[in-house]
Amino acid sequence: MPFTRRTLLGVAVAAAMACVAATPAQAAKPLTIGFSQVGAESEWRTANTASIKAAARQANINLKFADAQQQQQNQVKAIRSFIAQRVDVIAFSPVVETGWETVLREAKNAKIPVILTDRAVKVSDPSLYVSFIGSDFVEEGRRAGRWLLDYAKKNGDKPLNIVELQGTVGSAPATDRKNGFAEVIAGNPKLKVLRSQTGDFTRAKGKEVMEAFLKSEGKNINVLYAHNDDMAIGAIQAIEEAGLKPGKDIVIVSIDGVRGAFEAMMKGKLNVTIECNPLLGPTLMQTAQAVAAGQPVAKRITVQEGVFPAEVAAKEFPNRKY
Ligand code: GZL
Repeated sequence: MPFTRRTLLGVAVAAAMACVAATPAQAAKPLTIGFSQVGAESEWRTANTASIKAAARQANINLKFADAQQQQQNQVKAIRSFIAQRVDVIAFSPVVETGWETVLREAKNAKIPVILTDRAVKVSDPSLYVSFIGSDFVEEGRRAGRWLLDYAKKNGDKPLNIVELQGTVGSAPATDRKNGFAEVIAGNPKLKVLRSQTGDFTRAKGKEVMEAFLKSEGKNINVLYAHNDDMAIGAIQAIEEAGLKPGKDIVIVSIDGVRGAFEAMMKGKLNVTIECNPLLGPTLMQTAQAVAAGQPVAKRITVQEGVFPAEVAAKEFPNRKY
């Protein structure tokens, strides 16, 4: 889907213009944003929530925050409640990509603008939301694949059997990270995905599914690709309990770049984490202010992210902000 991408700088300029354009009445009355969060399933989500709450306080924005405990019906309920409360802007991180047309049309009919953060939705009418602020998950999957291609080359290009812990079924990050990774590793026929199953982005489920992988595939597993660090950390426990060395007997490629991943890399138990930036709060608030002031905003706002292999973990760790 063609988006007009704009860096965070563009948003800052729009927000600055917004401040200038706001009428005295608007400037006096604090903005009210209704935010529906996926849940509290991972370290990444905790950091994302903290960023959003801190940025609302910083911007003197009245934030109505609802935790959906990873249930779509709870998000739909929260959005309906925000509409009934006549908030100025609705923002949310959609737990899955589909099933949003009806409630987003209700928001549009109520003339309340909607901003997506973190995850995207699949809707027939893109005017149902004004902007999507978040990472490119396909590219994150590709980066994981490229690291593994490079690892394979450096290790005699022997066959590598992979197991994959997918994120929440139907979520944009799970679908896109799977596709991006598969697209890149298709370039090396010696890389084979033996098993792929959801761990729902949580440590507990990641451990449980990795135990099942180990039971069925055992020492046949050379690589774990986890769609987030929490599932990788859960899997590390399962690998150790099976008497194997994570990061050595089983190479682990993960995504998010949370503190737990850096700690695991410094212990030699994780090989690389692909950064997925959760600190979307300031950009969300700037965008909401611009939207409320009637300023144009970019339809798609991406974030800058890096790749952190274990070799750089100790040096980078003190710089981490989440
Ligand atoms: C990605 C985000 C994902 C993280 C997980 O932007 O939606 O959800 O990768 C989190 O850690 O649970």
